[in-house]
Amino acid sequence: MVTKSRHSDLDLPSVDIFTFLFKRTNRKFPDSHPIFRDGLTDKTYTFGDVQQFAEDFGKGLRSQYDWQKGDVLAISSLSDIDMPPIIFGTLWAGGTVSTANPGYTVREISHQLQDSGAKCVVTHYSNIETVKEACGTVGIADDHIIILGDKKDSTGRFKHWTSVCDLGKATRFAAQKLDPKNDAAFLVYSSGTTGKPKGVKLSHYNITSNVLQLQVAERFNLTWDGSQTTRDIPLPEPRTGGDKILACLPFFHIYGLNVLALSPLYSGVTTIVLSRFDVDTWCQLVQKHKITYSYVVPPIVLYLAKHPTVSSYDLSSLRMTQSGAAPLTRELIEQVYKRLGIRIKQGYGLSETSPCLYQGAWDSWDVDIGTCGALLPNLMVKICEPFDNSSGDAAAAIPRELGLGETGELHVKGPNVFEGYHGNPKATAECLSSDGWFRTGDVGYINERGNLFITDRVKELIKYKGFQVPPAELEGYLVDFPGVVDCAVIGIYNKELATEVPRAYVVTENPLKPLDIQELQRWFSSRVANHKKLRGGIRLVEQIPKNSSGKILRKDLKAMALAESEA
Ligand code: 4UU
Repeated sequence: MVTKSRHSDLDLPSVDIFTFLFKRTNRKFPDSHPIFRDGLTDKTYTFGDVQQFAEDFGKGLRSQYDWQKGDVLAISSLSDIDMPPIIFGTLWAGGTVSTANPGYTVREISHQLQDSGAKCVVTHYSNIETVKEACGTVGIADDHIIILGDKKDSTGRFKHWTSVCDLGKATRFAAQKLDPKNDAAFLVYSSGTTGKPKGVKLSHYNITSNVLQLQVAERFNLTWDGSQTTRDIPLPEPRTGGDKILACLPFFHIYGLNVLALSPLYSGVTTIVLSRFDVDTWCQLVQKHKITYSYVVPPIVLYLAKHPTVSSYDLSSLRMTQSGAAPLTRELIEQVYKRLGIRIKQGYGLSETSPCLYQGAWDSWDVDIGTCGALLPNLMVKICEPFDNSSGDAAAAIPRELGLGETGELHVKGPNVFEGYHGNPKATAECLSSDGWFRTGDVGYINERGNLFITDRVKELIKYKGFQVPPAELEGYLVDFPGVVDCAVIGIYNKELATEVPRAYVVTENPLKPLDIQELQRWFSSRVANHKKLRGGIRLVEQIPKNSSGKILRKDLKAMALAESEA
């Protein structure tokens, strides 16, 4: 059964992201309104600053690097208030932005630079050695690396970079003319339903649609100045300055990228940027700035529920908190509300959907606790019989639709659904049908109020604290270790950490010559980013369960893991 969003359809933007955010005629807040503030230094960029620096940066790209439409700029950095101007400047110059986790190893970042065809890279000085080495391996020259952050021996913040560009020459440039539906704004990396990370092509239209869909779903509860009557949960008095968002999620991941680096330019809500989450700084900033809203992930909710430090701060300014990127239990939401009076709703989505699909409602956050909320406007959903990944080609499978309340795989269709994987039509065809239906690989049900509950996944993906861990990638590394002949990686839910952790099952060449597991752990950890480490351990097995076509039966391994935990 196909269900349409309960929201009325929105008129969707037909312009590129830069025009949509910076040239709109119905903007209520002035150029001088602060949008991004560094949580540690208080350095602030107003809306006008972001626009100006973005245009400078875009002109710098065009004059310095002969930047052409479709060129790709990669950013490998923790969140930084200089990132939004760099992103918008690249889009202004007609480019595509590919964000990467700064924790990546040389091998991981090289893969993304190579696959995306990046022409230049922006990185924080603290990550320069890794990025330089990766650039060396893919042929990006040192003078195509732009450094963020303050350090004496660096080339300075990006403003310095634009000041060495020939801006005289640059002023001749105007914004590029873009085709919003076909030109890619972002190439973010996701493993999708199966395999290694792939470039998810998100068009300008995908992103502008999702920014608008999100505003409607928040029911305009987020206000830039506090003078508007807030609809559902009042702002704390005095309402000076309106809402304040605390941005503690990384801009390099699609969740933070959309809700924290892009959407504030539309809503005008001042966003305090914390580049790396730690519980004390988070609490201090909520208290100091009277933060009214924060986007979080389940392990942060765990801190709010359990960490002793939290109760020594005044967090009463928080009107709402939204968790997403991984499952969150009802139990934790209730514990936090009981302990601190902090409301938590959930959002759900994927890199492939720009990312937001479902959002919990402000006015009914305590109805159906644990729900991911309601479908955003302009979207359609159907719940289908889960497709068994191990049995063959998804493109050929016609999913059987299920009814309201039945549990199955979610398929969605709408303006924020991606264009396809970069250079990988086969992977695209496996999850995106010719008439626009996208299979999410997530399993759940929708109740009579239209609220979604995610209960499982049929795809391989593991999520560690909201970060993607692609089993196929980890398995690719493991078989390189001497003595390993076969392996499989699955996710195990760790309640104490409120996250899944990856566990490897390994078959050795000679069962009589056991592997040194600690050595394998050390060897493996040096090859992957921190979030991909095998925190769930390594188990030696005689064989990996597989079906007749050789696909790993991950369900069987999960059952083994469950039996082990219950033993
Ligand atoms: C159970 O993590 C993301 C997107 C996060 C997001 C999106 C919209 C958070 C809030 C929001 O409003 O993207 P990816 O591509 O890294 O991972 C996507 C996967 C999903 O397929 C699902 O398995 O992350 C999982 N996921 C969730 N699982 C995302 N949100 C949830 C959730 N509950 N609330």
